[in-house]
Amino acid sequence: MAKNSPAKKGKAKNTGNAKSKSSIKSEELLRNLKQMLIARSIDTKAMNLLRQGRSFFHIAGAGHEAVQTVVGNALDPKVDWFYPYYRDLGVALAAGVTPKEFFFQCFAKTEDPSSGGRQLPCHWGHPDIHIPSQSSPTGTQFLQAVGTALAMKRSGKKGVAYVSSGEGTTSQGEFHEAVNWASREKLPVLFVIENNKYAISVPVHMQSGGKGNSISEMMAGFDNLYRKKIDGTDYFESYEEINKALEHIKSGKGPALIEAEVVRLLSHSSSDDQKKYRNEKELKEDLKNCPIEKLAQKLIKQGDLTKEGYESLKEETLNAVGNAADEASNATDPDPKDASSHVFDESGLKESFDYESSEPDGKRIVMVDAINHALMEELERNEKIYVFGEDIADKKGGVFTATKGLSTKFGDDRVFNSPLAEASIMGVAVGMALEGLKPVVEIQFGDYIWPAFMQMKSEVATMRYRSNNTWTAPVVTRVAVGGYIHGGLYHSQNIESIFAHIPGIYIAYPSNAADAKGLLKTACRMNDPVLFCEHKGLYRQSFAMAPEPDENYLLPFGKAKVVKEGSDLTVVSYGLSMWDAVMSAKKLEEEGHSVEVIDIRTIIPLDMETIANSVKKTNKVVVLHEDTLTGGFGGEIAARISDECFQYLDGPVKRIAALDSHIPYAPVLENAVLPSRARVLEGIKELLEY
Ligand SMILES: Cc1ncc(C[n+]2csc(CCOP(=O)(O)OP(=O)(O)O)c2C)c(N)n1
Repeated sequence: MAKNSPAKKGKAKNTGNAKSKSSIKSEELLRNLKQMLIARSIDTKAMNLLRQGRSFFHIAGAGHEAVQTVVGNALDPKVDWFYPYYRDLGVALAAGVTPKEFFFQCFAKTEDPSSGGRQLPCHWGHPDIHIPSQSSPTGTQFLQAVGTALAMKRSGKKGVAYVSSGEGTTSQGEFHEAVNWASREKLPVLFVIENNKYAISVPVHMQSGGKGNSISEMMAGFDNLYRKKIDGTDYFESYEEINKALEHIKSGKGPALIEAEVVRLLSHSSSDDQKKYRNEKELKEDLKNCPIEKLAQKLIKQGDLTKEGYESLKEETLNAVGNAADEASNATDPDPKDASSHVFDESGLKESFDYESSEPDGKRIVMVDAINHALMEELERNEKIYVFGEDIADKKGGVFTATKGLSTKFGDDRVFNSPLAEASIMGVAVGMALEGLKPVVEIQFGDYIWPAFMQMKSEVATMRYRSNNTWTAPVVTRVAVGGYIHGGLYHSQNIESIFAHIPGIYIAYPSNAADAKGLLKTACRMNDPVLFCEHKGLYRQSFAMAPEPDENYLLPFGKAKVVKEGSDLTVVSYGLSMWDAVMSAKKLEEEGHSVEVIDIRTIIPLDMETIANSVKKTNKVVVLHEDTLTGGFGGEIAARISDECFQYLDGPVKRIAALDSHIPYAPVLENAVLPSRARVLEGIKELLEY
């Protein structure tokens, strides 16, 4: 069992010389056979526990053990990184996850190092052995591995990022994006595709466009990519070929892709029954390729093992695994009072910042320059910050020039153009963050954030929670949003309400240059993911100009600003719309009405205290935003006001927003859809007269 304990982590490995099968010592072979048997015994035990109703889910690795054990042993968990997929039990064990730790996961115990009982079993993660928390969406792991490899390369560290999946998952676009990025930059990534011929029930010939249904053939054409299709049930072939692939990677020539043909000896998962879609003949045929039997028979034949020795090894591992399960079953169950902890950083870091309370007094600047200066100062201050996105490097410096001069000043290693692929930007950012860097990325237009949405919703937002506060992905995502710039349909949308619904991401939406600088600098220093919405119509707008704050100016998230005081009615708003509220309030003042305007500045967290205090004073409230009405964030604000301030209201909580429509191009049409100043004025008046 010592081989499977984290204690082996210090073992010298990974020498970089390709190893041939003849060089494997018999003790190593026996040790690895035992490791494969442990994996198989865990599958057997886990399925028994399910039948007994003592656990709920398992994904077996049976049939994949040879290549998995080879990979797990070929890498060094102190130096290399693992992005294993759910079927990678053999990799996890060889890397250092113990059988007992597996059963902590199986029984959803607090001691489970992957998630403390928050995720399904077989979603690997281990703080001590470079296995970042793995999620369920197939394919998101690929770009993260690329990000980690990039982070290692940029930080001058040695190491390989291993990432795997089944052949079905290679149909996902992110797989292709990952191979593209890794090949282009010659990154140290080992892609292992475990081809068991089925993705749940879909056979490989209905899945892949690769020549001869081969994933490795499908990827022909990428420069620098070492490719090899191997028999992953053959321990010796796996050993030789994985080591050759590692030699290619470590020589700096680029990534490697190994397609390992394996057999799926059990159903896709404990919730599946493969007998429904695979015939008996085929299943029997697979059994002939059982990697454990193949290695054992070879060892018996060459005299390294006796038949009796093999039988007692099987019994020994089954017993050891049974004991591990028994011990783990007595561990602690998670406490329900912790069920919603660790959605955000609770370390007190952001509360410890020295926030500025006085007004800035520098030279007046436009918002886009304030953003540029915030990035400049934070890049200077923290060498872990990396800035990338589409067209952001000089000479262009971003399509709105927000990043102008940054790559010239800080170099192309720290500020660089990404491929034109938003999922790549976000997935790579996650992998870099997991390795310890601080990515501050740009999504050129909010309208194009959706390819990155899977990474944002399922990875960035969940990383801290799902790993029980072990792993974090505090990526800052700057994004240009909003209309009124003649950009319909696809350069005009507002996106904040969709992201506001996702626990785990803070959202800022500044209305002016000073707030933009203060909030962005805070975002760069917090240890949480932030979506930073920048309204394009405010970038160079004179009314959004402000005196520039100095380099120490930090604004807290969750602190609204009373932009104009009043006593008859409150308008709660943010972004460009906030200025419509201010201008309407000024106009109404001429008519004798006193209107208070609140700029919430951050959507998440929402400063309800400032809103409630104002509503208690004015007793009437309009919620105004540029986004569409139905499901807009205004609905949330209105609901919270009626919940918390109902007894203070002298009228309905009124919402003013865009029509429930897409944003058309023609100015007359766009003005009809988005809230016009006339409509804002009319809406406020209506409530004043209520
Ligand atoms: C994005 C996404 N779509 C669908 C699923 C449901 N799902 C889980 S595993 C799986 C099949 C994966 O097959 P393959 O990559 O060949 O790996 P295998 O399970 O065969 O080892 C599917 C469809 C998912 N988890 N994520």
